[in-house]
Amino acid sequence: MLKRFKAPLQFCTGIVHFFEAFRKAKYSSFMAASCPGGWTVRQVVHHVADSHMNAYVRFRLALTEDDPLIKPYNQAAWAELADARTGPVETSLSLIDSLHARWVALAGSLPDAAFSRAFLHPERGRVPLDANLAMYAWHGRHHAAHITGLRERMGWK
Ligand code: NI
Repeated sequence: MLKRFKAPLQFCTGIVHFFEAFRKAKYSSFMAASCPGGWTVRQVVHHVADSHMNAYVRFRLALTEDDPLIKPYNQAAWAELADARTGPVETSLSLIDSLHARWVALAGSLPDAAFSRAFLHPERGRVPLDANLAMYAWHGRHHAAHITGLRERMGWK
């Protein structure tokens, strides 16, 4: 039972931090500032949307097929497409919010055994859903920390 509820909870926490980091920022200069790794804040927000959309599809594939082989994508190239470089972050923030509402509802509806289902990643091998959820909870917190840290370093309170 613990396992069943723990993963979605961790996942939500990462996202709350992500939004919190954004709301307190000064908008235009902050969106263009560079995060660790070289992306702007804007690109990082769009990257989280791109990344979690892929993850959500993989999650559903693993629930409805047996060990499906999933398709990696070039996340660096995705971050250089025009909408990711220049598009308003509000579109991705609302997308992330809606996507996570569905993802958390889905994860909360599953029996414990479902979290042992997995997909096959061509490079990482078999990835179970519980490990996958924990990884994306971390991923949200990871990028939120980049944004929060940048805000503090630049004195943008
Ligand atoms: Ni990332």
